[in-house]
Amino acid sequence: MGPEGFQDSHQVYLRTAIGADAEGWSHFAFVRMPEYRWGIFLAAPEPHRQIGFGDFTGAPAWQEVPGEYRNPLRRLVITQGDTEPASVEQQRLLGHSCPSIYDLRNLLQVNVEEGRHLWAMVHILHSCFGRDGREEAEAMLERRSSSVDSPRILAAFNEPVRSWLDFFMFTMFTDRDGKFQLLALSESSLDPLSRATRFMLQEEAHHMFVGESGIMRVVERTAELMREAKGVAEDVRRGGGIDLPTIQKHINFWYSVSLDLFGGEISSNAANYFANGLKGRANEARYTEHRALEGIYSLEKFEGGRLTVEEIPLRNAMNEALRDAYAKECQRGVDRWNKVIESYGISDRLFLPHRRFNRGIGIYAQDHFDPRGNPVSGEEWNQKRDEWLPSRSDHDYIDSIMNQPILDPNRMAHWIAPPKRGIDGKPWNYEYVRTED
Ligand code: BYC
Ligand code: FE
Ligand code: FE
Repeated sequence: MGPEGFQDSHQVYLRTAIGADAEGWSHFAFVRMPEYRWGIFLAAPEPHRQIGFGDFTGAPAWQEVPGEYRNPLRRLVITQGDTEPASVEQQRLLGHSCPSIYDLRNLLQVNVEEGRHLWAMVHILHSCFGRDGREEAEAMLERRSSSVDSPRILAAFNEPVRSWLDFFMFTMFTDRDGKFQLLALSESSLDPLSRATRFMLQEEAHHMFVGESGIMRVVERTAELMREAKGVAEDVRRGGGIDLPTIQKHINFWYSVSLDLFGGEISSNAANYFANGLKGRANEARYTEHRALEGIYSLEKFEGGRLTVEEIPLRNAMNEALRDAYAKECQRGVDRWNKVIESYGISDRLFLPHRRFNRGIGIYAQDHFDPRGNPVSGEEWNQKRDEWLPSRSDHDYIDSIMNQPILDPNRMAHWIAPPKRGIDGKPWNYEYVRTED
């Protein structure tokens, strides 16, 4: 279920994780995809590490799984592990429509690292959870993204990644959920889980770079085409680019399905994870108080056709607090894209849809809201759906401009600008993927 093509007769310039020591954790070299080395790496141990949050704050971290937390911990590791191969399955056909060799390399880099992340979680299942851990690891190989009988666990990982625009949105928004979940798990009292996820975070930064810079380059090309067309948005498609409304619809879709990945706004699961020290907050050390027993969270609810505010105990709002941090970081990316649009003298702006928009999980999932968060009727939703989310004809248009791979290192697809620089100090038009002769 790995990437299709470029497997047997190609050498790919890939980063491989090599260790957790100060000499550097990775190196770059040409490797054949089947020979990519999936090491298991843990961040260096912190001597005498203590539990940093929850009811057991200050006690020694666990080197083994305590019997009473076996089930919830196993469930967290399975859920984390399941997403990794899922993303590779979602992306496996994209090589056939890559916009450049540079982008192809980045896709394959992301894929091999997600494979390694699966391996890291399987290692924990095998080494910490005995026989049922081994069975769960097998089950991870049986589930498939979008399978009717045996789908991946979380909804976003069953959504098709049809195009490179989807791929960039996915690495911007969905991999960034990964970042925040990994930050929360890296606080875990279970030390092997904490160390494995801390190491994974080092690789994750590049995935989000691929997404954010990928969309930035699409936006730049779009702005160029708009300038050539004297600001007539419809002419972007005539010039073979991706118009801003289509980009906005893709943001609306991938941001909203990624918001769902944080779970319910009010969650007793999350409260228990926190109380028992299984899953913390991102960057727990930045908080002064680590038990979160007193705090409250003001949550906006939609009830009986009106918005109201309810105060809920902080521990039950841990999913929502993590989602807040995520939303803030996503907004910074959107601001950077808007700077590019502005620099072309264009007044249009991209935005993140409201967190109530298009939700499938949590307290807003039962109602309909427009991208600005205003309640709308089911009828209006059905009417406007294609203005707010990518439509069939948007997908058809995107397919039509991404219908072949660009494999000449000096060329870039028409719908995207070249990057400012390449990988590992090389120029962007370096031959990152070569055929063996
Ligand atoms: N889809 O209390 P609630 C990554 C279920 S991404 C479907 O709200 P909880 C990556 C939930 O299971 C990071 N079902 O949720 C990115 C529960 O089911 P039950 C992956 C969902 O447990 C890109 C019910 O709804 N890591 O690494 O607080 C490429 C209500 O539960 C969804 C993790 O997720 C959904 N979106 O929070 C590659 C970390 N959301 O019990 C990789 C581990 C909720 O009623 N996972 N449900 O049957 C967790 O911490 C938690 O499971 C979640 C959910 C945050 C996901
Ligand atoms: Fe990952
Ligand atoms: Fe990732």
